[in-house]
Amino acid sequence: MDYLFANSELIDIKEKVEKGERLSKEDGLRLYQSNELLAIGYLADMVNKRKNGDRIYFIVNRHINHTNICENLCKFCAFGRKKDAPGAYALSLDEIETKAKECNGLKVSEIHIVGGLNPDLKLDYYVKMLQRVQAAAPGTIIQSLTAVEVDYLAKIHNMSLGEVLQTLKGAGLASLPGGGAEVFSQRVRDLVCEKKISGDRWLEVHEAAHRIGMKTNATMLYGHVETLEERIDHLIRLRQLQDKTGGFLAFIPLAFHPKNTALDCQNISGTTGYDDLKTLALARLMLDNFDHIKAYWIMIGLKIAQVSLSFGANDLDGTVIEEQIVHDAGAETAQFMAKAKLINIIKAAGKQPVERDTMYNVLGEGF
Ligand code: V47
Repeated sequence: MDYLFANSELIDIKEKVEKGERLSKEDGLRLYQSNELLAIGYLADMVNKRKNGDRIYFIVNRHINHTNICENLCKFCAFGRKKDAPGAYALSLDEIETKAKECNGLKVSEIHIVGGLNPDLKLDYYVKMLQRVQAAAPGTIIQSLTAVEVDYLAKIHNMSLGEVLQTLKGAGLASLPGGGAEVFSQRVRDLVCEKKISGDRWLEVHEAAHRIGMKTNATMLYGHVETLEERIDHLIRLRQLQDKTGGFLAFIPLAFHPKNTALDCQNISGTTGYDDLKTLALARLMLDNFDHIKAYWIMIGLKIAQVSLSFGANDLDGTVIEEQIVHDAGAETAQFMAKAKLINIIKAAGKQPVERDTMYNVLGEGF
């Protein structure tokens, strides 16, 4: 691989990565500004191989989006609607239970449930939802409620984050997904999600979850109005919290899809494959204290997701089964991927597929 770095402007960063030294904000920015994609991918792959060898995780999971009624109505979102708008819905607990029961035959290990900020759904709805899902699909792990939803419940019930999280945990919540992080910069939030909680509050909710022993994920929604510096700043703030708590399981970059959103204009056209690969590689390089970087094929497409397994990603998420949020915003991917197909895709990239649960316990390998 020496030819990649023969005339490279990244030689000093390569030396740091080889020595296992932490990359600075300036390093991250230089990597993002560089067009040496293969060199960046090589470095991310080196770090990934050090951590995971050729093992690539996947999960048999099911997403449920229980309501699209939302008080925030972020500009980047095509999913959320006002209560009386066409297509607005809130699933009943019976409907959610039916979807959970379907998981038994499919050997699903994780049910991922997120939705909008619906003022009609109070804490008791979520407690019953978690209890009924757990009873309907015993043995599955429930990853549900973004930090934004947790904060909303705390506000409408005048409870602390710790109280809300303990109540949800008692009802069966095992882990928080990474949604709602967007980009932490307040400049960006003022432009695209002015009603949403701040980046600091998002981090506070995750810290509160980590404090009660609940592992969580982290995301970054990229490809809209944010600058490269704001992306790097986002990653560094996640890295700082991970240094403090060690509570994050995985980081998942989310590629912005503009269709049907208030940001659907000519100069925001959706991310490119080049940016998707660079962003996954940058995440692997900057988040040195995260064990797992997830490629979410639903958002970046199966082909880029497969190639990303050589650019730092070590997890291909997942069977999914049903997804509304990014399909409302024009995603052209399928909503379901059979386990056998995920295995084939991982093997065709020269890697070893490893089935995991939410906590990265190994459920199967040697496929
Ligand atoms: O919170 C909203 C984002 C998130 C759009 O934790 C959009 O393992 C792209 O968080 N284009 C929901 N993205 C999805 C999510 C997630 C997905 C997979 C795995 C995990 C995990 C988490 O999607 C939202 C928001 O950040 N989003 N609108 C859009 N138009």
